Parts: sequence; C-alpha cells; structure tokens
Amino acid sequence: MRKGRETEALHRDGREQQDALAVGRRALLMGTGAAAMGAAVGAALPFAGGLPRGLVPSAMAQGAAPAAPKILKMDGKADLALLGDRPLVAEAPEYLLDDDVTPTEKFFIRNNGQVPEPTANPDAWELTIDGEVNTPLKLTLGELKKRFPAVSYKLQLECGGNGRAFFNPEARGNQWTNGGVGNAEWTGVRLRDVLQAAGLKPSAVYTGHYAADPHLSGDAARITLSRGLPIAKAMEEHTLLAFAMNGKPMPPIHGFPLRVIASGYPGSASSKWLTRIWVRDREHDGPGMTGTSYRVPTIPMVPGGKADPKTFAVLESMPVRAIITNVKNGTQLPDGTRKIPLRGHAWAGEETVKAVDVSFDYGQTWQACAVDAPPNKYCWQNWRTEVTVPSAGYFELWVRGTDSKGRMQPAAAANWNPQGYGGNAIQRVAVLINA
Ligand SMILES: Nc1nc2c(c(=O)[nH]1)N[C@H]1C(S)=C(S)[C@@H](COP(=O)(O)O)O[C@H]1N2
Ligand SMILES: [Mo]
Repeated sequence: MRKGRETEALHRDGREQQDALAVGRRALLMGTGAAAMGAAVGAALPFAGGLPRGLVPSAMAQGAAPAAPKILKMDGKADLALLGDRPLVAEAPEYLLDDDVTPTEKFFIRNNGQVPEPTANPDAWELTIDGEVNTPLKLTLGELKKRFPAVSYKLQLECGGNGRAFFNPEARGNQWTNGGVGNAEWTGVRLRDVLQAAGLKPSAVYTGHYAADPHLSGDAARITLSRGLPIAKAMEEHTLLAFAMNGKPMPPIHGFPLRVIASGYPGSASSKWLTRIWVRDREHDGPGMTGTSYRVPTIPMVPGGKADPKTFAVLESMPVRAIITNVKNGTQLPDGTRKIPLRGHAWAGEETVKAVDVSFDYGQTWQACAVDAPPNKYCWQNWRTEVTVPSAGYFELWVRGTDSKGRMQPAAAANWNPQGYGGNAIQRVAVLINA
C-alpha cells in the first residue's frame, strides 16, 4: 500500500537525519569543520549553509546546523523540513511562509504521539465538558455547530519551541529554526460560548484538554499530551474550538475533526483531536504542564546548567518574532544589485507588533519598516521595506520585531532553559552580491 511505503520512507529519512545530525556535531567537536559535515549530509554547503546558534556571522557558523535538512514527503504537504519522524515534526523554511494566510500545505506539523484514525462521521465526534461547571456537557460536533455561532479568524499558531535551534548550548528537543509557525484562517465556535453553556463555577481557574492521539508507546493507558489554559485565555473571544482550516475541514494531521486554537500561547495548548475539556480548580497538571515542559525559569539560570523546576512557570504569551519571507538564506544576487526589497510577517503572542526594523550591517544601524495592522487580533502582521547596500559582497539581512510593550527580539536566544522554549533571536539571512 502506498501509505505504508511512505511511512517507511519517512522512518528511513528520519534515521538518516539523526545520523547526519550526530556526524555534524561530531565533526564540529573534532574541529573538522564544514567540509566534513558537507560530506556527512551528502550535499555541498552553499556559502550560507547554516544558521547561527550564537553571535557568529552566518557564514562562519556553517557547522552549527545541518545544511541540507531532510524534506517531508507527504500527500498534501509542501517541501517542509523534517525535524523528526516519530513523532512526526516538520517546519516550513521561512521562504515558504510568504503568503499572508498560510496555505494548509505549508503549515508546520507538530505531533507528540501518533495520529488517530480519522473518523468517518465527524458530526458524531463527542466532546465532554466537565469538572468545575454547573452542568457537565456531552456534545457532538454536529450539536456544537448547531448550538453555537461559527466565527472565522486568521490566527497564528506557533510552537513553544520555535527558535530552539538558536539556543547555546543546544536545548533538548526538535531543532526548530523559525518555521514552527503558520497563520491560517480557522473556523469554529468560541470556547467561551461552550464554557458559558456549561456554567463555570467560581472555583474554575484553568482548562485541561484531552485528545484522541494514541501515545507513541502504543500503551492505551498513557496520555500523549494534556495541556490547558488559564480561564481568562479560554474565555478570550478568539479562543476557538475549530473544525475548519482555510475553509475546509482540517486534515487529519492538524486535528480533524475538532481542535482548540489558542493563538498567542504556545501551540501545545491548541489541542488537536479534542475529546474532553476538564475545567480545573487549579493550574492543570496533565502531561506537558509540569517540570520543565513548556515552562520557563523565573530566576534566569546558567545556560546549560542544572534546572530547578520549582522556579519554573508555565510559558503563556509567546515572545515577539519577525521573519523575512521573500529572500532565502544563501541567495546570490545578480551583479550590480544594490536595492533589495524585503518583506515578511511579524507577531507577538498576546501583544501586537509595534515596529519591525532591518539591518544589513550586523545591527550597527537599523531601518524602520512599514508594518500593517492585523485584520483581527492574533493574525500575524505584514511588514515591508527596501534596503540599499553600499557595495557588492557578503551581507546578512537581519530583522527584528518590537512588541506593543516595547520589547525587542534579542540578538541571541535568551533566558536559556533545558527544553529551549521562547527563543526569539533575530533572524539572519545571508546574501551574496557578485562583484
Ligand atoms: N492532541 C494533541 N494536540 C496537539 C499536539 C499533540 O501532540 N497532540 N501537539 C501540540 C503542539 S506542541 C503544537 S505546536 C501544535 C501544532 O499544531 P499543527 O500540527 O496543526 O501545526 O499542536 C498541539 N496540539
Ligand atoms: Mo509545540
């Protein structure tokens, strides 16, 4: 069967990627550098083959990341970079994210477990609301659609680990660069309408989400992921129980037939394949809520040091990030090029983006870009500008977002934590203008 072969190929590719990563790191440690690594991944490194992990010019950091990521091969998906195959994790290189609304085929994938078998009868899918409510509810998706008004918003969804690859020393987990994000149009009912129908007790402080995806181990008793939201976020008007993505029922991989969309928070709170919302009288403590999972230090720790989870708190709003989407890292521009139009998107978790600036001289000078207002809250914002470089040669185009509270992206991933959450180092795109 075709599907079987594809899955097999994915597994094989995943192993090769792990090997390439391991060899790349070994080569780096042994100081054998970029040439050895190029051989290990079986591809020649362009002049801008790697993205920087720290404050090293992009071209000098070639050994720090695999130059030729494995490509996801899946029906209905573009050439996403495969970060892991079991569970399946894939990100969109920034240049694939140029669209204002991310087409489903370009939308990143982050699974923690297996993908449940798609239901043949989505309207019969059952959702339970229980816990700190006056009237526990069991509703089918068909009833949800009938009983509550449907709304559509363009909402960005970003993995809590987006930007993890730029932590130094390396943080544990999928090495996302900047592509663990997408901005789709989601249609669903408001979670708050459903919670109000159940009637929240005064003791309700948090939601706990449960889903149908089987654990990787295959053990039916184990829960893959169960995250939740503070009640205020659950009651926010843009927090949805979504059943459609970009005007169509969402594909199985993105949570068909029903998922949470809680834009602004780490993507892990946006539970796919949703079956139950347990309203809690305390911060939810399901798998993915405790220890150092999706939590960040409140007392900054020594990078690479031993974590004290007691000082960690749940990561809520994602930090500001801007990306360049019209120039691919490693682009060679024709002789005589001096003007380079730049554009992309920026977003800031629970905030909006106040400013986007670009630099082509390693941050010595910055140029302000035009930034559009979002059509609705939590939609990413488009920005554009044109830079004029003084000569031919090697340049790095840096882009830096500033949120509505005045917080800017740092030059290197800050607030190091073992699982690498909330890293929002500025993006750097290397270009070479031939003389
Ligand atoms: N049930 C369930 N929901 C889940 C996950 C999961 O593994 N299981 N992964 C979460 C994480 S970590 C992210 S970043 C987003 C990714 O959503 P996407 O795969 O549709 O892009 O889904 C979240 N919802
Ligand atoms: Mo995530």
